[in-house]
Amino acid sequence: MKELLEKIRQDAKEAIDAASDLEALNAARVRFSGKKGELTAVLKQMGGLSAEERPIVGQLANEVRGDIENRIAEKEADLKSKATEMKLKSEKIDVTLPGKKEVLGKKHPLSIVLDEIKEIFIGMGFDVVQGPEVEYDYYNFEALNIPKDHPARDTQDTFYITDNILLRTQTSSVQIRTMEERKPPIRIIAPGRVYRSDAVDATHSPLFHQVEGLVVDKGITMSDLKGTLEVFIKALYGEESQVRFRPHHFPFTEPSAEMDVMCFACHGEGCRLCKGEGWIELLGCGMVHPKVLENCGIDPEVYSGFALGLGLERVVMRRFNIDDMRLLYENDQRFLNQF
Ligand code: 2NL
Repeated sequence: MKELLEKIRQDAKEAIDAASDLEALNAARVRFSGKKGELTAVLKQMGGLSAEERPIVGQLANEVRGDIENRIAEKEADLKSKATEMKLKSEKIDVTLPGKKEVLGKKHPLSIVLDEIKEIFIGMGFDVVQGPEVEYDYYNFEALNIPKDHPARDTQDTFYITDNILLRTQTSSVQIRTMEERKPPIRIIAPGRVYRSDAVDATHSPLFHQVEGLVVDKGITMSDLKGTLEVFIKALYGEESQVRFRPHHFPFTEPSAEMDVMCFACHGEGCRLCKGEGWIELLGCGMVHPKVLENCGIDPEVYSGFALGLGLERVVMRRFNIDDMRLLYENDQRFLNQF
């Protein structure tokens, strides 16, 4: 039996030395020192030994078991540290590699110009207000003195959601809401998205942006309107810019006007940019209709006001010489990176 035990010791040593991973090592553990292993099988035969031999063989068997278990523990530690080493090697980071360049976004041309417009009006004491894009018929039309049969209400122009809910066609709705909520003096601009059921082409889009302005106080006159707009235009286009007002009609202002700015390209001579006019139409404006003030709970005998509305896209297209409105909505990097 002694030889048998020595053979197990030798076989185990070889198997443990040869184990190249934890799985192989575990197989060796099971084979030699496991409950059903070779060592246990030998011990079961100890009953056939004499009383003198038994303790000697027993001692040797314990020694062999201890030996095998020590070897396995040593090998296990060795395999584990090798695995860690391999892992560290394979996960090595080269801190000298060049980094990936962050691509920075840029301000959209619509935002560039809108931010300028906001700054100019904020500088004159205006608040910037916002409101819902899905609006009641009342705030978009009724309160603005746009009668039921007015062409602007035609379903061809307006996206209706229900009989009395629609996508706002102008940001005047925001100004009506503000007049209901605040007491004069009121000085606000209302920029935002507006919707019209237009077919898409180089100068039309069903979604575009408007900036409306409103001033209501005691003693506001047409000269306040003209002065404010002149300051606005000179801040936007330069001190040398000239403006003119032409009579017009809007249901929500009386009197109403359109304001032109002298063509920057030909200075009034007439050229391609202004289509020979010498002037370029920029915005609509007027004195707030007394009925509109009344609708908002403001006494037109005590207060008066002026309002204006401009299409942001047109201002942006002229500023940057953009000939197709669709470019403003496609978000093509090659276009956007030019600003
Ligand atoms: C245009 C120019 C305009 C207004 C908008 C307005 C708003 C209120 C009361 C009175 Cl709350 N008026 N806004 C005034 C004049 C012109 O827009 O070309 N619109 C189609």
